[in-house]
Amino acid sequence: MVKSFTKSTQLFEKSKKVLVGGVNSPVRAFGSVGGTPLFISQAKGAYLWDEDGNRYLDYVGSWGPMILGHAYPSVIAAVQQAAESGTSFGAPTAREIEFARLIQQAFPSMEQIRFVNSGTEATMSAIRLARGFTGRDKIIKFEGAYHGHADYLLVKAGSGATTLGVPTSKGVPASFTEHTLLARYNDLAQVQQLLEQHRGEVAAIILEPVCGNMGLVAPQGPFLQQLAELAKAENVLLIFDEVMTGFRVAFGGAQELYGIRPDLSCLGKIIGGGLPVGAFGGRADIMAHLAPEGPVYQAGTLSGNPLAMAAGHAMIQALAEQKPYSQLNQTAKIIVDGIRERAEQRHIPMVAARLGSMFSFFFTDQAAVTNYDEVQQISADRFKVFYHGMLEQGVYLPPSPYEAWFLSTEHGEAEVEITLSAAEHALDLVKKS
Ligand code: HOZ
Repeated sequence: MVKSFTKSTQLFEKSKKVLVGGVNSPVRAFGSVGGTPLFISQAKGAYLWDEDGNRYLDYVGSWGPMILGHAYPSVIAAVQQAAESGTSFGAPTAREIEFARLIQQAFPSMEQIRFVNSGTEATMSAIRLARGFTGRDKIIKFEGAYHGHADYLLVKAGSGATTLGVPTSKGVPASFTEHTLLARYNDLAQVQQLLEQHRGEVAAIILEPVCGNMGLVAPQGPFLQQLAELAKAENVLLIFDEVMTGFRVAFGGAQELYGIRPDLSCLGKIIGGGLPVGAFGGRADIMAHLAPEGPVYQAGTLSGNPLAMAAGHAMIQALAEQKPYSQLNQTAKIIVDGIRERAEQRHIPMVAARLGSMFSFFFTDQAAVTNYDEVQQISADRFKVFYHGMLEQGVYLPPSPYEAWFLSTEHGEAEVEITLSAAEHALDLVKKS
């Protein structure tokens, strides 16, 4: 059945008159895939409904947090209950302590924690803290990594920035990025070289241990372990940005999976169960430099907000009880292998990348995609055709070739079937294009 997008189209036009580009976050505008962004009216489990009443199987999952699917009952109940008691106090609450302790069970490296309101806030605060603690200014980040939209991090940034073709944003004075050093992901020698060139000047290395913001790009071999050893040997702090991987690739995130204890970790939307939240934390001696204990300032009225704490606590508690990771990984494997096989049958060159329940498909004839240079060689045109083929079949994907797909526990056998049959249709279209 041909879908009607009449209401979404009307809403997009209306929206553009009042919201910049008709959206509040750029990738949502469908700029890189073309067409009209869907205006969503509701979601439940693995599905979304748009304003035209079309139903979609969702692989965006609010960009990661919906591990248990949309509108998870205990999360909704916790938010409702918390709201009855007041939505914000700007004062400490018992909930924050309970939630921080729950997070610590998964992330023992976070000896002390500070809640904030987004992943962007978490990474910029962690970097400020690293600079304050070490007394050094420079940081190393990886090309194609996205750590939120702080000025000095918008250099060769992935995600929306790459999608829009502005990985290095206008409006950022050159002097603001002079302390940002760039390395190629999965290239230890380059990091080593930067550390030698700038010995005694680098405060921290920040990375997505598993990149999810240039599509899914996993660490190769012992890259992460060697990077951690190098950081330690060079006395440079290691910051894991686990905004996407935390509670996703394992309960304890990538640090549990790879057995690494970073000095600082950043968490984001995933710990809000769908509400706006973030957190950073790490070694107690470093965290002690943060206000009010130390001289590194950071603050926020809505930090530790009762609704976000309640939602996050309910979701992480459910994850702790259910431990859905092997089920998620198994389902993800079936989907990724299934789509890869279908592309092979059609002789469509594609790299299917997966780690746990995060995955991406790169239309490319390269044998593998391991860094940003390789990501930039993929065919965005083929993705576009694939994207709309999937959408026609009722499967909603991240509207960019540079984002990861996220699975939920609500994606069962029926959803795998829907996905693979939609992929057959979409790949046929790619073949013809
Ligand atoms: N590029 C963002 C995720 N990596 C998109 C966020 C959004 O539009 O909500």
